Amino acid sequence: MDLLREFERQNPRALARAISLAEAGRGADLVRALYPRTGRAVTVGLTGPPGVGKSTLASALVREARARGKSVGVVSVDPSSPFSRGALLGDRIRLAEHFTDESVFIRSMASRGHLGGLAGATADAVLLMDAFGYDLVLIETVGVGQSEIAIAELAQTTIVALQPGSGDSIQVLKAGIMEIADVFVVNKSDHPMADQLRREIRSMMEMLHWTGWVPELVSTQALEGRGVDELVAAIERHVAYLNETGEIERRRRDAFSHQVRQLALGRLEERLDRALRAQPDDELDPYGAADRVVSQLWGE
Ligand SMILES: Nc1nc2c(ncn2[C@@H]2O[C@H](COP(=O)(O)OP(=O)(O)O)[C@@H](O)[C@H]2O)c(=O)[nH]1
Ligand SMILES: [Mg+2]
Repeated sequence: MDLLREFERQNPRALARAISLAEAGRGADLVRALYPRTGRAVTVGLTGPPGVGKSTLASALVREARARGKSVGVVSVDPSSPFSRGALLGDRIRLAEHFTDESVFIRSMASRGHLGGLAGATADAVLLMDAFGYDLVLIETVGVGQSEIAIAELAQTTIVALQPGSGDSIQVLKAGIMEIADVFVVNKSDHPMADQLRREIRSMMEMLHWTGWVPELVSTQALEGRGVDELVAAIERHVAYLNETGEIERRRRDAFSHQVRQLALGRLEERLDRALRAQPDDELDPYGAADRVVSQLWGE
């Protein structure tokens, strides 16, 4: 298959192949060729602890976008592989109703340890879906540690989903998630503890000084689709804010330099690893050894 030609012919199998190549760390040529076509999709990140209903929300958002005639690409990322088989299966089940829709493309990614890491492959997948022509690209990722920061670099709008009565959700709140959330979602909002979680989010927000966009707080019951229209409205307000203030350009530049930084770091790390393996096994102290390897590599 002439991948690029099939991609240009809007063959979804070509997109799937392209993403597989990116996952294997071999996406560079394709991304180079297709990069000029990127920048049109609205990219929305959906993060939060396992089980809060991210995939169910993603499915509801896809339904809503389709009702408005928009095509959608979905990337589900689970960095915690190999423990994530269940999670990825869950993602696929939750999104199953959209599998036969030709205007929806769904991709799960759980591999890691390849060149550039999972974050690099995810960034490529988003670019490829954008270039393919999807109006909306949704990125679902489990919010553990650094992954939610990475998603905030990729997406124009970041949704942080939490659920009532869960210690995980409170932990996420305390772990500095405020800086990346454009919209908070309290899902499973029929739960008796939902009010408490909403209060908690509000009081965390009051402790910070906001300039510009203040994160919105939306309550949903993703299973029944309740509150999803409010969520879509909040996303639209945020996208409008980004466009009106020109911040969209800043986010694009940030996403770009973030990806460049990741790629460059990956290459530098490889060179460093090679140089370290070639070091003589002498009794140099760690500072001296670091000076030596750095000056060998960069002449400093
Ligand atoms: N009661 C209730 N359950 C929900 C709601 N949304 C999702 N769930 C359930 O929560 C579980 C985890 O959902 P999932 O979307 O896979 O969560 P994810 O791990 O964050 O992607 C599933 O059993 C869903 O059916 C909701 O609004 N109310
Ligand atoms: Mg999920």
